[in-house]
Amino acid sequence: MNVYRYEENPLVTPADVKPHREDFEVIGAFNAGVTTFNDEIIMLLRVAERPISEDPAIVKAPIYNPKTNELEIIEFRLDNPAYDFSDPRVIRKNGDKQGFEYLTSLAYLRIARSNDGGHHFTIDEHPFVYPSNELETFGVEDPRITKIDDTYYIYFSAVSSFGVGESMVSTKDLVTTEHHGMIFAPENKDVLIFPEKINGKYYAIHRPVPKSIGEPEMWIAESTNLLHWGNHKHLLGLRPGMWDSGRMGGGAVPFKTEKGWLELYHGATTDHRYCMGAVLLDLEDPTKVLARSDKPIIEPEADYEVEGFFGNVVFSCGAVVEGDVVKMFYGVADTSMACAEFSLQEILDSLTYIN
Ligand code: MAN
Repeated sequence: MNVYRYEENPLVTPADVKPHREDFEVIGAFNAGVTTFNDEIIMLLRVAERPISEDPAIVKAPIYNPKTNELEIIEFRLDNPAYDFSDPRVIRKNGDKQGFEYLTSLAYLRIARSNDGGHHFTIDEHPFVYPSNELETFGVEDPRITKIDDTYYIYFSAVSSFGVGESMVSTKDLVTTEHHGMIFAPENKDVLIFPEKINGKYYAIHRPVPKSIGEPEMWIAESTNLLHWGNHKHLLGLRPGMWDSGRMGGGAVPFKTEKGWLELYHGATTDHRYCMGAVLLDLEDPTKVLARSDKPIIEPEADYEVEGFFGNVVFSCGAVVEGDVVKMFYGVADTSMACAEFSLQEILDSLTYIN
């Protein structure tokens, strides 16, 4: 697979983003949703900020309070034996391997715009989607954008002590938004709404995380109004020993090709190495899997992909397709944004068909 990583990578880093308040620092600008608007490429960045801590022995967790509309800061001493601080992203109760109590940063969504095809971006002064209710107290993350007619549907992980679910807003002008509430209840992430109706129905890929039996795998559901989803079906599973053996989920918004709907998805091993690959779904019935990547189309190799806040991660939430060129924008190491170009034909040729 020929992968052309932009020379300008990383395209946006935390240093390029001004914190939304003076006592905070930006530690991530990554996993951006992507669309085009007025001839510009838009990245809707997941901006992660944390309160500046003068004392290296103290971690501060920011939490949005929906009653006061203010942030509250909880402090933890790193030597507190009740907690496990080994994963930089989260604060866990000691002994808890899976879940978490708090996040170490608060995420919100901010727009970056490019008028040179995605090589240089200017970042808006203010947040675009900011936590606003009790299901978003720990932040909003990993947006995807599906444009249907003249409306941009923006959906993202809404994180709170109640769990991680998927919420949606919509906008026509990228200025004002209408909130539609939570469309997939916890625990669910990595929702990808198809850009058009197929045989009279909308479809969305989603990724529940079963707790008693089952694995974090990809599902697909249908809807007539984009808000109420049903007829859920299991779509794609983990493959032991392969690049997508640990967890997986949709990545970029699926796009139409002659061969089928192409979905660029992420897969990780159990030791959290995140790669991107592709799956081809039937044009008339996207619940049918036609072909899939045995090897990733891109894996963490460049230094900015290997090293960072949470290293060895390439994670795409959106691509722009122009003829045979697939510009895949992707978060690197939970820190910055990058872009790589692929040939669509090469991706299609690389897939293994399932009989
Ligand atoms: C995981 C990671 C984090 C994220 C939380 C909540 O731990 O993906 O980056 O903040 O889930 O979604």
